Amino acid sequence: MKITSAEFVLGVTNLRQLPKDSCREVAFLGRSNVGKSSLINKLCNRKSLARKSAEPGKTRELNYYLVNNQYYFVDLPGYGYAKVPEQIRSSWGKLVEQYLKGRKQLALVLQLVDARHEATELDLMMVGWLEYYEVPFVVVLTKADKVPRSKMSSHLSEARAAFHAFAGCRDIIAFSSVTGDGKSEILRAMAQFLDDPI
Ligand SMILES: Nc1nc2c(ncn2[C@@H]2O[C@H](COP(=O)(O)OP(=O)(O)OP(=O)(O)O)[C@@H](O)[C@H]2O)c(=O)[nH]1
Ligand SMILES: [Mg+2]
Repeated sequence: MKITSAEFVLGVTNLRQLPKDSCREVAFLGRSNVGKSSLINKLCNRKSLARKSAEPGKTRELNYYLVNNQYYFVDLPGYGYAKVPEQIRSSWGKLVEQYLKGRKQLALVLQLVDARHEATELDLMMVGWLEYYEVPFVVVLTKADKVPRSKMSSHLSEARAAFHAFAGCRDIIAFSSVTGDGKSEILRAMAQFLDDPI
């Protein structure tokens, strides 16, 4: 899959605002600061397409990007930022869970986890939701440039051990938005799901 165009179309704060067309979508899920917006920008070859939130944890919207005039990339708000008040955290949870539960157009989730660290409890909770709602996902280990090459294979094995129990986990790919490593693998994995009929 080659991305030739990408544009921001909509920030959704309420599920009634979701696009009504039948374009398939890929959603990007992960803790705040893990690299969701950077991944979208790299996949689309754009420096600042995906908005970076001024303050981590402040973005409460599902940001929709139209790709190749055909698909949507959905940048989900990051979770796990400690300073976010409980009330906002629970409204975030409801919005994202309802989206994952009911969105027929959702073809695949990219679940981002920092390559330097083990998956957090919240990461595993998200993957639990994906499993429960039968949404297939690919785990992307982000910021791979920060892991010494000699350690990468053991980090990948740890991730495999953490995620292999989930039937919905289709692949685990190390990625760096600095070097572009992993980009073509991610695009290849996405293409398989985007071209399936709904
Ligand atoms: N070294 C390195 N830094 C990265 C990489 N990806 C993202 N970053 C940095 O990590 C920080 C957060 O990246 P974002 O892409 O804004 O993360 P996000 O997940 O969209 O964050 P929220 O929107 O707040 O949830 C930024 O300073 C990025 O430059 C990477 O692959 N390598
Ligand atoms: Mg972001």
